[in-house]
Amino acid sequence: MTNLSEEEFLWAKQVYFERCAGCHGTLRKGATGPALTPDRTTAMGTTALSAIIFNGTPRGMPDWGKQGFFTPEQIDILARFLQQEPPAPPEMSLEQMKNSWRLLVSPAERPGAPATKRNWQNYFMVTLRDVGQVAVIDGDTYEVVSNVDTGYAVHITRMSATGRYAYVIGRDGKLALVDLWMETPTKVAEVQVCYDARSVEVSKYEGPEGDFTDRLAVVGCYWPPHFVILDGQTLEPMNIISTHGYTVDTKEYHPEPRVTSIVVSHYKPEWIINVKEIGQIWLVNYVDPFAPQIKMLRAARYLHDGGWDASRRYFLVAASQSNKVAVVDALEGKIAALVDTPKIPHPGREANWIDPEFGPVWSSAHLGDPAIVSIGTDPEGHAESAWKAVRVTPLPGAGSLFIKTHPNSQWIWVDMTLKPDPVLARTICVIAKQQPTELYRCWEASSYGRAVHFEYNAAGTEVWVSIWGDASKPGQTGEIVVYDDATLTEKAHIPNLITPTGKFNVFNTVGDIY
Ligand code: DHE
Repeated sequence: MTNLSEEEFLWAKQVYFERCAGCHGTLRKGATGPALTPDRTTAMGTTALSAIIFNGTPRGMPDWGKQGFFTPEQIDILARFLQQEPPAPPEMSLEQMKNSWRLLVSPAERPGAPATKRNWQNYFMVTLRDVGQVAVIDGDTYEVVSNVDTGYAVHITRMSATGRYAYVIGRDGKLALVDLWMETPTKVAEVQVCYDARSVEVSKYEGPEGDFTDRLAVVGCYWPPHFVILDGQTLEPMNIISTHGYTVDTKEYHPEPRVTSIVVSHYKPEWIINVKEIGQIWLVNYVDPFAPQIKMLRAARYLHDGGWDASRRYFLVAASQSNKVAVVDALEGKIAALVDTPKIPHPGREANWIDPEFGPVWSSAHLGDPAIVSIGTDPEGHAESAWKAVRVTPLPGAGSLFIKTHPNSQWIWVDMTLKPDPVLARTICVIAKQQPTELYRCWEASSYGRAVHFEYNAAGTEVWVSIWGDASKPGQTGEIVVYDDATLTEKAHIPNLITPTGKFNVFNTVGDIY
């Protein structure tokens, strides 16, 4: 029986949006996770679907039942919901966006120079996932300088070109602008530009075509499938560009091509925007935000996250379903290569370092494979290694989400956050750059929760790791562990944070240092 009462349907619809749509798609056509359309789900039936929701899968589906997120009765409702036609979500107009827009402190009322004595360029913006906030933490003193209310389950924060402004995007498409020059960093504007979002980026170009420093922002949406260009000082929405289109390989229409990672070019007034389901990478020139020029590059499905190589000329992005990494030459404006990798690359912004054998490489973690894979990134100096997966360093388990290093560090750090084994999920490992064939050391970063995501301080001497706890368990809600990078020893704890996940250091985020 797959019928649902109205109350059950509304509950399941909201839970699907919050927990499932990110991987399976709002229209359930599949992406990181498989399609969940009725032609597939009715053949599986309520019992099989319930078992998967309860136990998870080795491919990365969380064990929602075992973890205690849902009772067997709630899982039964979800399994029945999945066998019904997906409800069609609404679109969003510019007028609707403008109605949600609040300019809380106008640019004229903001400080003309830093009003704080703190070293604001070493602030960390820390996502407090389950309370809809970011904590602004002083990287010199480890004090929480302010907690700012933002959108729901914040995903990432990016800084303006000067670093003065932080742009925080929630999963609910709410963008918050925080002024870090204020004595207490404060939200100065907010707006909702979609119902489901993951990415935000800024304009950084200054040159013959104009000065775009701290001028524009762009938000990439999952639903509706579009990106929105906004005034970077006020967040007034300016233009919406739909990403509906045709898949790169079979040229089929896709109703939900979601915008995943966005980065800003260091050479041109251009954003690199990844359109996941259709496998296209769009180079968007932002000189005229009302009539942007767009060059659509052919890459591979499904584009997810990525980052720059050390020279900042090449952008490398995971095409998860194709088990490839696409390389964009941002200077020439073309695809330089499609590199074959193991299952489901998930690099974050990844790690750039010099391999003793292969020269400059970019390394990625993998959700589906217990390994770090390094790709050569120096076509001029090391042509034989360029755009090839030249090195595989094994890990004790799959389920890695993030990897990080710093040009001054001798280490590469990696997590295994999504490993179903709770001990490995809170274990972190380091690889020595001089001996990259094997792991140097692994250890448990905490006695509870999952260890997730690394960020360096501005000097590149400390590494911050989040312990992603449970908001309902006092004493185990989460914390940050700060390590001395040279000795790998614990230096500090920033306790009692509610579900910290991503962390973004102002200086490193502005300079794309990783
Ligand atoms: Fe993320 C980056 C999408 C789940 C923490 N995540 C990204 C980016 C995308 C993305 C597109 C790249 C943004 C950019 O660079 O412009 N993430 C998704 C999903 O679709 C997915 C798989 C499922 C979902 O429902 O959202 C997902 N992500 C998670 C999490 O569960 C994490 C661990 C915690 C959370 O926020 O709920 C998480 N994602 C992060 C972080 C980054 C990120 C910390 C930025 C990494 C960096 O260093 O740049």
